[in-house]
Amino acid sequence: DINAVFAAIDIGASSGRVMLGRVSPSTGVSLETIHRFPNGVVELDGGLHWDFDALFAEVLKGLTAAASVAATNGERIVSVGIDTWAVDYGLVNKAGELTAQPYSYRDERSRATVGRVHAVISPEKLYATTGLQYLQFNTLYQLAAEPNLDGVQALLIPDLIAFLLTGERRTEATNASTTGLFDAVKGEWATGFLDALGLPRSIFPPLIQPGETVGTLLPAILKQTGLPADATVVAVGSHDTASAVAAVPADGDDFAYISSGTWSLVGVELDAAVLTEASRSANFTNERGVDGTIRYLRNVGGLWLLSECQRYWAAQGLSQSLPALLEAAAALPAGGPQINADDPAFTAPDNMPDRIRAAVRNTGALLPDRPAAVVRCIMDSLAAGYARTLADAERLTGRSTSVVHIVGGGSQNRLLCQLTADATGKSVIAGPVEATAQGNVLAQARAAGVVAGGLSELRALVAAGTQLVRYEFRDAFASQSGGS
Ligand code: ADP
Ligand code: LRH
Repeated sequence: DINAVFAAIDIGASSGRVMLGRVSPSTGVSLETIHRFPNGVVELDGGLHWDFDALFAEVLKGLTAAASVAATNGERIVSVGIDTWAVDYGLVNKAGELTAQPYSYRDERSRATVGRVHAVISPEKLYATTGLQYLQFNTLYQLAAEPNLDGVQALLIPDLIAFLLTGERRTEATNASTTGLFDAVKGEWATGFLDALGLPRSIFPPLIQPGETVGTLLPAILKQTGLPADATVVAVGSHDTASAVAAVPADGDDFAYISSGTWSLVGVELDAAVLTEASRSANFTNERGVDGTIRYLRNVGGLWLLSECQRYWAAQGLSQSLPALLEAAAALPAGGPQINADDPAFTAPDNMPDRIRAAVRNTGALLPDRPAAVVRCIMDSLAAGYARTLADAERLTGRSTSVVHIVGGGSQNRLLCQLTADATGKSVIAGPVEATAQGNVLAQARAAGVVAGGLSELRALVAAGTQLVRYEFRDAFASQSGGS
């Protein structure tokens, strides 16, 4: 069907977009951005939340615009796919109402409940079943902080959007794997853990796999958006990182990836989970990918460090464009001070440049006040973190990789890409920027029968439609500068 198009809703922690995706077996995927909107945590009643009502209004705006673009082109929107950041959820009551604006994973409330959960199930036992890296904000610790779960269900953010569009309650499996309550080997809920923690087995709706249909659109949604009555919501890798990894334009399987945005998700793709004690102590995760693959990775600090600095400098009247900041940082010499980008001290939104300077002071070094120096420190620290993590991934899986694919917004950061090649000693291939939306669209296109095959076929379609940029290892100290 030459006129078939797919709508992708992709919301990251820093921005969201609604896109139209066109897919053909010969030319690959092409995306048209229909609507973009900012996202970020908001302080509400003393806690950090997402303004979900505002996000959902933007989703409807985007879908309305998508319906009108498709109608003008004589195209047919076959389905809608949804992905967002992981872990967080909204509580929905029996009447189908959201009981409060969802908490953000950056809120501190789960800090107090980690110990309580571990007193019931040890970290070793949790890891042996879920294979999930320990992060203070994993869903199970957040649920343990809820004062009252009577009569409500937890809908992960993409599932919540799907519910509001269709009236159907499901939990998409790739995102379920980030809850800490999902069995990585069986691919089912870890009901024993739900029972042990006193959570009702019905706390999450039943699982659904990428490619399966969630449902058709509610009459009110059809009326408001003008979408066609036979359009469906199709489950995709609803964890944004799962959709991004599905769209890494790799050829073969000896590749590593970095999904680079607010976070850097650094790892490899496996057929089976690695649940060893060594893997647990290195805090690697076994999250579920599209087609039942394992995303074996670690959360490394990300461009949150940079965007928070930018936010702070802008408030001080020191606003500079991102390209100008990165260019100034690239002109500084290699070998400057580094921080541990994963330090939980950087999780909350606050004065980021000061926290970074304090972390450098703790290493016995000094970081000048200048934005360029701070940005260079972030980039050097991220690249070093990537290199350490990739070396760990190779050691823990016994697999070697020849190339590192960087996808997401950070793939446009030439300084970071070059420093990553320098720190890892590997070739870096950057792009696509919108890998997540591409993965979202491809899962839908395959479900509709427009394209066929496994992940390697889908990846070839991404490669066919993307201008990729290659970075090779340089001896940073010989050239004494960072950028290219
Ligand atoms: P998320 O999905 O977590 O919201 P994205 O994948 O959208 O994140 O990436 C956002 C990041 O991409 C920004 O924080 C910024 O650092 C980086 N970025 C965006 N545009 C550019 C650009 N033109 N050059 C370099 N980096 C960019
Ligand atoms: C990236 C991401 C990541 C999760 C974090 C909460 O957007 O989904 O994979 O760990 O957000």
